[in-house]
Amino acid sequence: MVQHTATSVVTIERFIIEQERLHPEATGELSGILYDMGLAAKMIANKVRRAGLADILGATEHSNVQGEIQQKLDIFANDTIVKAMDHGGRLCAMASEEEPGIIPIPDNFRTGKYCLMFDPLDGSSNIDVNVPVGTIFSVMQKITRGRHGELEDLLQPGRRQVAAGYVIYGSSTMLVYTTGQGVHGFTLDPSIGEFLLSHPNIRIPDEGRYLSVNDSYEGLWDEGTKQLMRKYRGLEGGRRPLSVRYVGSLVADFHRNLLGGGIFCYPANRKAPGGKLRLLYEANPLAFICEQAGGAACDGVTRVLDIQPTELHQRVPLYIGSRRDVDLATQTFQHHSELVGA
Ligand code: AHM
Ligand code: MG
Repeated sequence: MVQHTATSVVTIERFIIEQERLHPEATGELSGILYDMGLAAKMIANKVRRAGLADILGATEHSNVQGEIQQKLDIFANDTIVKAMDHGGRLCAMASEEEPGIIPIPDNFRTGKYCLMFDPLDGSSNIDVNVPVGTIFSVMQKITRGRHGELEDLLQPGRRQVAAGYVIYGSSTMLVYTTGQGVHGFTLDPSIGEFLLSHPNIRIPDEGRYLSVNDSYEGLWDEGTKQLMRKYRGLEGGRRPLSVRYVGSLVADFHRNLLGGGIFCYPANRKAPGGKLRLLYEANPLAFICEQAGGAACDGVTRVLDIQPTELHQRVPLYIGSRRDVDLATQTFQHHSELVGA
């Protein structure tokens, strides 16, 4: 990695170019995808910042000649990403949490060797109460031979991702990404409209401070999950208790734990036996980032990045964060399955 001092101002463009130069074989296509995602993020950030004004402005617009209908923000985010990405000649297919099937590249545009998967506005139900939301994305390389990407290209295990990132629209807007050479965070400077390198080479502490879980589902958890949560809380097993922090917006919960150490859990429960979160749009990209930062991610048994996806909108239980906290999940579930098997 090119070293920068804390005082040098490094835009995301400069950083990506410098990273690319370290790889003479790079064609620049991946860098192009990252720039374009940065642009889409700025457009979404701009809209999210004005979300609280929607009703006032909407009412004014209503009496206007245009009579523009206020679009739901997650649909806006989805369309913004599709339009920012479909014409660059770098992608052969896209898939979004907001759309049922593959999003093809229109015939009048060139296609490339990468596929993009994304959750355009995660946690969007939080928008109305001014809680941070985020965009999550994942890039895979195409494996089929045709011009357009196919389902097979999208349904590859997460360990084959070539890039992944998220944008958090919080008190400031940040873009955090990895291409497999560490995790780097950029903060949007709104006065110049640029993402500036603010968090080079992020490392997650081995053991966390925070536990993020929605424990209103406790009555629906199995015994293994209940015991694991007691361990995290220091009620069993003699561990130092973790502090509970749950925003209910995955990107915000993950981001806090990535910087401060901790674990985010969305366990399977009786009503959601596969968990809630999506493997391709949420778990895989964050698992790649987390591992690159020195952390881990599993579904309770299997490393997330080793799961073979079978459908685009597949769900997965998720335990992600500091390595030792994730290990405790695997050990606890293994112990329970041995007891049940015995
Ligand atoms: P969404 O993709 O419909 O926004 O749902 C995902 C969100 C995550 O951001 C968050 O971690 C989770 O749902 C919260 O779910 P719950 O309210 O069941 O705790
Ligand atoms: Mg989501």
